[in-house]
Amino acid sequence: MRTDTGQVFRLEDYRPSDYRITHTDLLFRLDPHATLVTAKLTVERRDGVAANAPLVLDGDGLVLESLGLNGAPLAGEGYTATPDRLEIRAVPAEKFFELEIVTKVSPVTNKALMGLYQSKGNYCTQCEAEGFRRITYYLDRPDNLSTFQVRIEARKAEAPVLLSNGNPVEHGDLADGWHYAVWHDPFPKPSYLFALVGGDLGSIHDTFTTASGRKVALGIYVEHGKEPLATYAMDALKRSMRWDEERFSREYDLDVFNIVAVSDFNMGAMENKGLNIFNDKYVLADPETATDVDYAGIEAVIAHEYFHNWTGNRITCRDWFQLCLKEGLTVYRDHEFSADQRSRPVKRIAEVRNLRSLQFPEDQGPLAHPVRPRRYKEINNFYTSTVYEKGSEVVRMIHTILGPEKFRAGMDLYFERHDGQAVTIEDFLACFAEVSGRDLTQFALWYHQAGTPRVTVTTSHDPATGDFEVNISQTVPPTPSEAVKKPMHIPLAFGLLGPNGDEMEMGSVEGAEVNDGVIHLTAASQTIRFRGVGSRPVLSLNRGFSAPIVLNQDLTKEDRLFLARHDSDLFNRWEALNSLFVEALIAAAAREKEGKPHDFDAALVEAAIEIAGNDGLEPAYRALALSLPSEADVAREIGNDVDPDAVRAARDALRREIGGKGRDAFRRIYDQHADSGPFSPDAASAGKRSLRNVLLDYLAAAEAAPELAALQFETANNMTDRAAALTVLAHQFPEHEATRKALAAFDARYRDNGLVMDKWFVVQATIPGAATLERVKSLTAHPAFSLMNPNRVRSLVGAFSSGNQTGFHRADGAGYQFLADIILSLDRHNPQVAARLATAFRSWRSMEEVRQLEARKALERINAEASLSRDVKDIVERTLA
Ligand code: 0A1
Ligand code: ZN
Repeated sequence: MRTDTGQVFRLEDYRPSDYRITHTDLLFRLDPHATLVTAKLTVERRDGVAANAPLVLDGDGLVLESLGLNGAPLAGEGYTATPDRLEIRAVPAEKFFELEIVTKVSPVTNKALMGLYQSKGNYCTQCEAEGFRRITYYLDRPDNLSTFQVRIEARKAEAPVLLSNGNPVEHGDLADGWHYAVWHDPFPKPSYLFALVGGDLGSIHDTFTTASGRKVALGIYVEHGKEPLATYAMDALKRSMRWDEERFSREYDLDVFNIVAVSDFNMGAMENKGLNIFNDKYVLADPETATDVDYAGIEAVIAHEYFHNWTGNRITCRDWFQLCLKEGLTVYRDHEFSADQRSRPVKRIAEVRNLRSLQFPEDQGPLAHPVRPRRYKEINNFYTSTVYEKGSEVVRMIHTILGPEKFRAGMDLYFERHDGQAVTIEDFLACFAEVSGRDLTQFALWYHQAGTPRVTVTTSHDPATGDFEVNISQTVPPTPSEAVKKPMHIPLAFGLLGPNGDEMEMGSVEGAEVNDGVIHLTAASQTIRFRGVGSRPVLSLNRGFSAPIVLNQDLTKEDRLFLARHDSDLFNRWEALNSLFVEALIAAAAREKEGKPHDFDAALVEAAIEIAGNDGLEPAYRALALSLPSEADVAREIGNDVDPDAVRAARDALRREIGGKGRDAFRRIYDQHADSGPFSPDAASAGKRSLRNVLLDYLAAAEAAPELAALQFETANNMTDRAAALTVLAHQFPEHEATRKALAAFDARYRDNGLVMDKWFVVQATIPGAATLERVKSLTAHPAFSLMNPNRVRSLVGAFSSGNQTGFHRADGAGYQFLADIILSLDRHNPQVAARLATAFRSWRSMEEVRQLEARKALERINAEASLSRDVKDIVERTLA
């Protein structure tokens, strides 16, 4: 394990390495305890580097077996090898030389799931970000691009399937029941994209013919017996390949494209060249075991990894500070893909909800960092929603500022100019600046400055002159190590709504650049005057969430209700209603604390009921509009001195109020939208299910009875409806007999299916209330739970700590202490997942005083552990700072 050395990596310290590895020839002899890895590296000294400059290679916990140089063994005095570093001083005078390194690794004991490890007896690798150095000594940095030839030898019975990057070259039998396969990847790539798989796996196959006629063999490898569960993933893959050709003219470039699903994986999936390795959660689905959300997740992650082939693999990052170069851009691309495959407004609302619930708290807390960080201690802690999701929002803003044609021209230039290179954000931005003639210097602050900008807007209308004045100001709050911020270039898509709800015409505009429906805010404060506006308009601002900001606008309740009914921008229509819900819940939580009645506004309740029955809107959209802000959403908006119990009481009360008033209408709609015919995971059918399931939640609250949910649980013919019913039962009636029965039935039916049991763990871990902690503790002893499997850990402990406000933030601190215990024991074998769990503490300072004290105690207890990993140490130190 890598413990903290105090070392900090800084962007300004980047410099190219003295040597390059141009070709990498690997031989693996697979064995669970003692896999031999022979690496033959073609090394080139860069021009201008002194002939006696030592070659320094990265390692991580390695055991060196032997070392050779240009075909001869290297004498001991010519080098120094430690587990973490190989320094070769006896470097030959020629520009090119061959280095042969033999290491021995133990896949079966590798529980960190980085480097070469075993999952259910199958060999697989994970090399991003710095896992390759756990396999052999190497220039394990993204700017070293090398071609790879890989020969894998294995016992045929143990691993009949042998896969690596690139195209297959040959395979055959060896003596003693062994066999081999050779793979060649002609595209130079950094080591983080290396992959190998060896195992006894089932597979499904298909083909894809690219626009220019290349026939690609597609394969998805899964556990035997699970092959039928991979057909949706295959379909999503083919749709992704076609979409990238149509939207960005990007074709696939090898003869084969393989995906392997493994059940022990730290993240979602990995884009290794030609051999994507996936968490099985993002491959396996059928109606019996997967929800609509799972199907959508599979489609998105398959697309994401596939799109990396161009944005990440063909063009990669110069260094890890540039992570958003590939991640933000690829998330933007997968969002666009899903928007095209499904409903664009529904997708956008879901993205923004996700951004607000994950990225906003990060950006507003102790772990805030720029989209392109300038320093890190542990790079694995920077696979964050700021790098990914805010990174995607920044690319979306480039699209908004430049318009679709210039954006596409910029992307074309990027692909053409940088193919085969390892580049920076500056290189990326220069392409858009060049094709548009726009100076993007100020815009680039989105990459450099952390924190969510706050934009405040006031308006006034003069009926006599027809002037409509909009005052807009912006501030970016201070974040760790960045106290003073500069004004940003914020693109605000907008419209003016007239009294009848129609879009108003406007005359001239002054005070800001305004074009194509976008106000470009660039100064700390600006006054914009629209001329020729006859009557007072309602300003619909930041349409489609064109900028990832917190917007404070002087809209009245009536204005918001008006927008919720009439805005042609469906995002802002949702936003208007959602902001009214948030306001109502904040006020009700305050009244709850004072022991006063909640007092909800009848017009708001009416608006919600009206939306449920509005057939002019698609069901998925109505479902989103009716989903009340989460307790965490409300807590975030309150900002400080949060009492989660009061928030929960307020939210329950509003649900009861809407459910009670809408009961008859909701029941009618619930019945009308019942599934008829066979299950289909398409977006329209999924939308109907989601509307129905939101209504079920209201109906159960209105009736204060579990019968309808229990009936749905028993009669459901798909996992979406079954899991939704189980959630309503467990969350609203945790102690009821009907819930006990349903939980037991689910357990009996799916006990052997870890992925399905994850849903069962999540449902129980997120039951509101202090009592849930005991339930979670006892579930850690359930046979389906394992601290070794990241999915199980996330679904029980992760869901509890980041999705259960009243449980985790118990006033007595027992929730915090439980998480500390889990982190400390997990850290011994899987620091990456332990560190991610620790981010649940990031908003501890916004809690009320008693809870703050308790959270600090738990954090300090973790911090005091002597042998903490670098990963956990880094998170805990920053959280406490
Ligand atoms: N590049 C992957 C994410 C990823 C990062 C690190 C990993 O190591 C455990 C695994 C995957 C992606 O963006 O999909
Ligand atoms: Zn990615």
